[in-house]
Amino acid sequence: IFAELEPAPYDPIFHLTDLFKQDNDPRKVNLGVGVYQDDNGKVPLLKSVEIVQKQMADDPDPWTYLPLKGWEPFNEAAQKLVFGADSEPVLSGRVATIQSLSGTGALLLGADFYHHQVNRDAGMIASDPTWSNHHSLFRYAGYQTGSYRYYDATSHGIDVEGMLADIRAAEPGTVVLLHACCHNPTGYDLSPDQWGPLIDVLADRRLMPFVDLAYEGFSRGLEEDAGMARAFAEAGLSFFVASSFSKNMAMYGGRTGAIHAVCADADEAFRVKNHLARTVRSLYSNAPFQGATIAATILNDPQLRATWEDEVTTMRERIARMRVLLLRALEAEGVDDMGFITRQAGMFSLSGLTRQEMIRLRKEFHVYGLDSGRLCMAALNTRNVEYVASAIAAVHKR
Ligand code: PLP
Ligand code: TYF
Repeated sequence: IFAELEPAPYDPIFHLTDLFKQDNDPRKVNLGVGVYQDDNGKVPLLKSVEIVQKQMADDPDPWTYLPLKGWEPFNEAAQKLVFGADSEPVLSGRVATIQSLSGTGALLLGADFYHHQVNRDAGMIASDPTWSNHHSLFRYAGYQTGSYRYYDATSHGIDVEGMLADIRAAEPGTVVLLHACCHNPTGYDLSPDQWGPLIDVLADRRLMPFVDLAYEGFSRGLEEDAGMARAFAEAGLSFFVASSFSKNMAMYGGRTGAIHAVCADADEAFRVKNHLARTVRSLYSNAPFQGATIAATILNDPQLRATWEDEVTTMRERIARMRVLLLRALEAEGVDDMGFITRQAGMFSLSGLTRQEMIRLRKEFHVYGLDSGRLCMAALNTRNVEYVASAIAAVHKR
């Protein structure tokens, strides 16, 4: 039955991790996958998470099923985190929130629901470039996908004019995928004063914005990083948000997140929520409870929440410091064309290094980044940053 099956293509990010694991050189550094590591090169177990995990171990619950909509106290807490506890959309009940398998699962629920229940003909457009899974996931859900201009390699920034023109040219109903902050892979985000013109185009053209909020807290702060979603809600747009606790609670394997559909009113939200629950039923029946219990407990307990917010700040500030250290070390090595590193935000830097340079980094220096030139800043630490800088200088200096 499977005799004719072609081998599946490698996932470039996971494949790179496999290559890294096989490398025995003691100098090796993995700047491939987007996982935050502390200064010891370890994925942290956050104190706030550990406390709740211990409470759960001391007083374990039976492994019952969660409802199709997920755990309501979690849904409410996740919704308030994104939109603000006292915000109009939350208080008026016009946001439909359902627990998801992290950000990826949230994207899939939104994509599947919209395609099957709302608009079968709609395509999806995402920034050029974007997280590669955006295209695979939407294609899997039945969409044709395309791109809008975004990264401007010459100016090391965003081609905002091109972006708005391409979005304006999309058919009404098209899903417009937007990174809320910490754009993956470029590290360049729209500034708050650029949201207004974007909102005008989205509203004029009756498009379906989908805000991917995978890195809340990693750019400027938990509140600030939700700003795009809050501005869209305030402007009266209907849209989706995919939110995740993979990064900001360092619960990567916990698969904890939520899909939020911002609707015109509470009645619409009630119907959307029930459709989303039906989508869950058809795809995988129910979400896991551990991560949702941990996240909701942290968000609802003032002391745990304060601990967690400090931990998010620590992660954000450490990444920013690593950008500064990398830039200084590069300049000390004579590399003078990478000043943009400290103007980017979040886990990633699109370094501008060519595929050839990235391959040399990997082969000769055991420094692993994506062929596109994407480097994970959150995997730098005080012990590897100078080595990484010297390796970049060796392959890049002209
Ligand atoms: N969206 C973007 C832009 C990402 O970079 C990632 C993860 O790296 C995700 C979504 C999904 O991550 P998760 O499913 O763990 O929330
Ligand atoms: O590094 C990245 O861009 C991500 C990492 O379920 C990732 O692809 C890994 C696993 C996962 C989601 C994202």
